[in-house]
Parts: sequence; structure tokens; C-alpha cells
Amino acid sequence: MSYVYIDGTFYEKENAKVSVFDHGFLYGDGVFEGIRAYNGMVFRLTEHVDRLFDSAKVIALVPSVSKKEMEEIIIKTCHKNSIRDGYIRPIISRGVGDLGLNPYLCKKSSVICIADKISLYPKEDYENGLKIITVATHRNYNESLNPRVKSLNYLNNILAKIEAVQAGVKEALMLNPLGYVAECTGDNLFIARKGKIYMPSVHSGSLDGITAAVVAELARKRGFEVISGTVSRFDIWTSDECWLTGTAAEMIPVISLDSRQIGDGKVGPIYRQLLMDFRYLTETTGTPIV
Ligand code: PXG
Repeated sequence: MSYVYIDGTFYEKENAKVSVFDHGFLYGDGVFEGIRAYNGMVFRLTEHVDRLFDSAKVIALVPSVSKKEMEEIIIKTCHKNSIRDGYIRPIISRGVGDLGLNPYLCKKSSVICIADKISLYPKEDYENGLKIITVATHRNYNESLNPRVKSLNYLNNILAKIEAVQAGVKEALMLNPLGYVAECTGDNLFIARKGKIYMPSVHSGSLDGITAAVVAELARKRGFEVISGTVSRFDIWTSDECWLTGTAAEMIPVISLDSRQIGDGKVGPIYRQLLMDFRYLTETTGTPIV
């Protein structure tokens, strides 16, 4: 049996329901996180809750719980579902309102937490690497809906995903309105060239990825220079290695972009090294589920 936390109560999965008048449903008006548990511990819990509350703040959504309470809710939901390895989805929606945009007419935000299994890319994709393409759908302008907000409205990314799937590949590279690289639909991007590592900065139109921050830190510990800045498709096409990072995918290699082979077309040594470091970290650190 699986249980979902909704505003202070655990409901069996089948009975975990929210109102159709919740603005999260009506307008995608809310924020969420995707968190992993490994080996009985929640990985980077504080960072995820901080980002959740930052997203909420930017959309002027006042959570009905504190950060500390949110952390407790997440741990409790894992515990209730006997999660050791799994995927956790906390959500804060604007709450029930009427049929009109005005969020100030929603009386109280709603807090939800789901903890379940995770669906992953197949093992072959980690061994052989992904072939990806650039899609026509750009990441939103920072001034419209800042991509750093992890909002319940993922249509920008879903449209890009549709383009990728229609073209027969699994992931899409999204550019920002200036034509520089932002990120993929649910993952951040890294490249390596001549022993240095590059990633698009958070101002490039990407989510401030928690996995990306961890991987950058691991790379620096290994002595690599990691440069966060402007990345173009040219940079990716001519790189030695490329990989994506995200809570769901962890680290996944990319071997071609837009039919241009990256490096020698094989999964590279820097990726392999950092993946080992990452796996060790996820298995040995985190907030215990007790
Ligand atoms: N960019 C976007 C747009 C994302 O949604 C990332 C980058 C990677 O960020 P983190 O902090 O996870 O390293 C994300 C995260 C899912 C799923 O259900 C998606 C994410 C995380 C967990 C699950 O597809 N995306």
C-alpha cells in the first residue's frame, strides 16, 4: 500500500485527491521538487527544500508550512511508505480558489508529498550514451517565467520533449531566447574540452540543478576547472565529452548532438570518473529516513 500526504493527512494512493478548483490544477499555479532517496537516506534534502521555497517565493506563493516542517513531512512520507531507494515529489499548490486567475482569492496553499518508485533510462543508455537533438522550442525568457522556478507548469519542457520523441530521440536540447544553450527538458548539461569542464550558468535559462551543483563540486575535488558561463551548440559539437545531470537521470552520457558525434563517440573517462564519485556520494550521504 502506498500513502500520499495531503495537508496533514496520509491517504491511500487511490484516495489521494485534490479539488478541481485548486489553481495548481486550473492554472499550473504551484511549485514542486523531485528528490531521491538512496540507501535509506534522502539525498540533498535541505537543498531541495530551499529551492522549493525559492520557487514559491518567486511566484508569491506563501507555503502553509515552514521549511523545517516540509523536511519533516518528506521524511515522514518516506517512512510511511518504507522507502529506502525511491523518488519523492513534494508539491505546494496555490490551493482552492474560483474560476479566475487572481491567486489572492485562494485562501490557503496546499502541501502534498508523494514517495514512490522511480522510472529511469534503461541501462544501455548509460553504457552507450544518448543521441540528442536541438529543438525549436526555446526555454522561456527569464522575464516571463524564469526557468529557475520549478513550477507545476512544465509545458515549455513538455513541448520540447514532444519534438524529441517525434524525431526519434529521447532527449531535447533547449536553447534560450538568445540562442545559447539552456538545458535539456529535465536535466542540466555539462561538456568537457581539453581537460576543462563547462556548464551553462543559471542565467542561461536553466534550472539551478542540485545534481549539477554536486557534480561540479565533485569535479573540482578531482582537480578539474569547472566554468559556469555561456555555452553554444558549437561548444557542444566540438567538445570531447558531454553528459546530462538530474535527480532522475543522475548522470547520463551524450554521444551526439544534431548528428555531430561528440569526441570519439564513446562514453568518456571524465564522465566515468565523476559517475563513480557521484554513486559513492549518493550511497553514503543524506538525511536518514527514521
Ligand atoms: N532542468 C529541469 C528543467 C529539471 O526539471 C533538472 C534540470 C535537474 O535538476 P536537479 O536538481 O534534479 O539536478 C530538472 C529536474 C521527472 C523528474 O519526473 C525531473 C526532474 C527531477 C526529478 C524527476 O522527470 N527534473
